[in-house]
Amino acid sequence: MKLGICCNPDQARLVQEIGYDYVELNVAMTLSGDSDDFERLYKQFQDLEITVDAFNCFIPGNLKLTGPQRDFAAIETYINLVLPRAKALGAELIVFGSGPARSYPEGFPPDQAWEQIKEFLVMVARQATLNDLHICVEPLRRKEGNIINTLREAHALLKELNQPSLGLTLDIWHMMEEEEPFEVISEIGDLLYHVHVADSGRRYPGSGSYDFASFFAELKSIGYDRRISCEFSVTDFQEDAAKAYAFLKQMIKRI
Ligand code: LER
Ligand code: MN
Repeated sequence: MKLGICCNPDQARLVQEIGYDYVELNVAMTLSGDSDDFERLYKQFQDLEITVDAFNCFIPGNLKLTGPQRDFAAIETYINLVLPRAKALGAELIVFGSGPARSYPEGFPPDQAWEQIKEFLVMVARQATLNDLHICVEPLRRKEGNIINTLREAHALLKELNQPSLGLTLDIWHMMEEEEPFEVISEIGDLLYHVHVADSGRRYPGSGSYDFASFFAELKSIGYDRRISCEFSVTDFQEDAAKAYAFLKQMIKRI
């Protein structure tokens, strides 16, 4: 199992010193600029041992994936820019949460929004295969998006699309907010490619009341051994990241 944390590139050295295996960066913020920006980022990581295994925040909020404003050609242009860059940095997967981009406006037919999401995912799956990447669909709590809110529905969607480059991200925070029981993990385990963790209040793991013992027991039951990324609201990044690391290392020892 590899342990990582969602952060910005300037925090990567500190994350490396704490002991994490990898960082998870933000696509929209780090990969969508001009080629000089990307070159700088690339060089920054050449000087580090820590790797960039994963990305999140795939699609910026103003590039709508659903609704009447959706511009498929613009989406394809963006995908063709960021996927090769993610791969060049060494990434293996990109998390697809992107609540504002995938939410459809009030009054728009939900069925049409689902069709648009499917069309997007099939296109992205093809490009991900060409770039040897996985795209990991992340259910988000209803407060952050009105489409794909549970692991069960995301799993059913991926089964229907049947694209080998598509998998699931389980974010414990969204799971708890939507009151999905941990037992769901055994139902969706065949497509579970990535995990995000926080604790209650979305603070660092180990700081709150989530039942991590049961959570890790469920991960163990499906033989999950890929990656776990911390994604939480930061008070003091260095202190929180170090405490989360120590806590999760203990939890991982159990599985
Ligand atoms: C993204 O991974 C996510 O979980 C959202 O809640 C954005 O923070
Ligand atoms: Mn997440």
